[in-house]
Amino acid sequence: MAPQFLTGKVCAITGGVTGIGRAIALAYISHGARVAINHLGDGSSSNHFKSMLAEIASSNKDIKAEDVLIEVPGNISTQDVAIELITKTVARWGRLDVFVSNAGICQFAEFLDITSDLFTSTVSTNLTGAFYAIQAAARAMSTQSPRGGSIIGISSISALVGGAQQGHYTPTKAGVLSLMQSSACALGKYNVRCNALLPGTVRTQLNEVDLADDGKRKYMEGRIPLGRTGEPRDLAGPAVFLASEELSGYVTGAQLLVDGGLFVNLQ
Ligand code: RM4
Repeated sequence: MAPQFLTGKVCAITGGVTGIGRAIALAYISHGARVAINHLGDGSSSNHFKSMLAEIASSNKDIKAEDVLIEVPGNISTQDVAIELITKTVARWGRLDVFVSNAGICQFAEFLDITSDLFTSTVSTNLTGAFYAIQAAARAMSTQSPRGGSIIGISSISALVGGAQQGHYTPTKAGVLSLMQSSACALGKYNVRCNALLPGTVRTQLNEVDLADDGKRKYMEGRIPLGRTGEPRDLAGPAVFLASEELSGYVTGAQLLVDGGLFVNLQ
């Protein structure tokens, strides 16, 4: 049987029905955790949630999917939804051990064409929502017994480098990285660890259109030492590592690039 590093742990993930959030949620469950996922609550997201239940049921005959995965729909950019996600998670399973702030949007746009609506919606989801959710998670972790937990912010390689069509997006990812650093400083006294994962070019809904362009995709693949763009499942292992007290109990305030070597390769 594969090792389980999250047996009995309770986790919550925002934006958890597609892409990186989905991959992390399923990995956490395969490592013995129970997971509450937030999603937008629209029809598509609800269908994605149902497909996750089916995937769990088909790959784990000895567990009931509904016992290990619950949904808390809502727009995470509002503080009420952030608080509801954590409140419902603790009400269902009694505590919160791991929180992953993953929800994010990135609509590529020419800098001069970025509208106020696009800028504010990107900041609201990617940074404001992250703050509300991380604060709500920290409030739960700092008052529970035993107190403590692991908070993971999904930042990005875009926290470290610019993007010509991401002038509204890259500042939010730099903000998430900085938020995890300050959270690590503030929450260590509660035994809450806070770390950032920095995905490189990982194929998700965010870049489906951008990478549909053969030229762009081949250019990115050529810049990546491992020779391929990432897949959401490439983030699962690093997310398990940062979630697990056994594996990363002395790691906080850290940033972990998961980018196939893209950042260090300026060729
Ligand atoms: C990442 C990075 C990738 C892009 C995604 C949407 O931060 O910029 O290249 O595909 O965002």
